[in-house]
Amino acid sequence: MTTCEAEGKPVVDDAVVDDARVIERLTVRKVIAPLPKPHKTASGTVEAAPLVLLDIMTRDGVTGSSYLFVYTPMMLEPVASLLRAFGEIITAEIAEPGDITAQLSAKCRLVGNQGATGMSISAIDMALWDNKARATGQPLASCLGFSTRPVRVYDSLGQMSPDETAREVEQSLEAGFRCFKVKAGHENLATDVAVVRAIRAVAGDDCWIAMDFNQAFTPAESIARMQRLDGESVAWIEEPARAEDHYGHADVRRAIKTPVQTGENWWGIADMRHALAVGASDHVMPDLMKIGGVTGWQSAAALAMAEAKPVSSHLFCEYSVHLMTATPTALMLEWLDVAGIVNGNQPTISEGYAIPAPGDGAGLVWDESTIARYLVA
Ligand code: SMN
Ligand code: MG
Repeated sequence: MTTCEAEGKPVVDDAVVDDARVIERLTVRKVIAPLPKPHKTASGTVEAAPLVLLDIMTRDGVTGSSYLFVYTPMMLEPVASLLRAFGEIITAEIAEPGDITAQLSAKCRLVGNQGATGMSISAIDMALWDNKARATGQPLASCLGFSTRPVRVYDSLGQMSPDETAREVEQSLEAGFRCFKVKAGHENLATDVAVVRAIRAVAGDDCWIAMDFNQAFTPAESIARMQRLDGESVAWIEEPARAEDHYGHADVRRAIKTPVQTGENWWGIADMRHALAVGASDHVMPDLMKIGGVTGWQSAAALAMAEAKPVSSHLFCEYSVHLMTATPTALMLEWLDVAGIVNGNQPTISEGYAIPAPGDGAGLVWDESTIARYLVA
């Protein structure tokens, strides 16, 4: 590759490089943001939201932002230090997300693009797409070639008793939600059934309800549970086996009536392809930070379309409300607002739909006073 000056701009292989679009600086911050309430699942409880916030500024002064939800505080520093290390590599590079993601993924080929490396590359990809959209004065969806629009949404509730769930659903209906997912897998199966019926008692017999076992059971245990739950007209049962057990998911799918949902723990498009190749699920729900950021999501959306699989999002509602409009088989956006407290410009909810926040890119506007309050040194 040859570079030389032309009219004061670097020329790379005869293409004049717009050096305003060169990466100037990455800013990495760690926060532990409180959740409205601990989020209980059959595989553990999330007490607060450990988030890594990333800002990427380019020489034209544009800043793109993203965040990662890293599940446990012990992942904050490993991910932050990786982002700082990647920042050394990409500073002074041209801020094209697809190029940078390919470059960093190639650098991590031997160590692997899963775990902290995969999440960190995704964060950079998301921030660069946000930067690109902001630099061209458009929402992220428009940068991907789609107009922004309201997206069907469900409120993602933790594992609670039937009465607590009913109370939560009443508040959620007030807030504009019409569809719900609950973390299932109660110790007593009858409670799973009672929770579904408690929701229907409040939100109506035809209410859209999904359930999530969060990998807590063996395929055989999930099949046994679903003999009771198949009659409850649940939209999907999520992760009825270990995330990486694609064959186990396929076994469950063959044995039950309720559609199987999975995907939040797929690492990249290859994992998704392997899962679909063995018939693991009826639906797919890629996770933005594990599937490979916005670049990875677009590949996942294309594969889902080719396989005629409905796509739902996982977390990252600020980005997902844009990406779902760029997803041909989009079904439902998950609302589990892990970063709302640090973003002053959240999407809004109305009549069962999520409406993108105003502004360019994904619309993130950091609430600096709240960040300062929950910042981790
Ligand atoms: C989930 C999300 C975030 C924390 C724990 C569990 C869950 C989901 O798997 O689908 O929302
Ligand atoms: Mg889940």
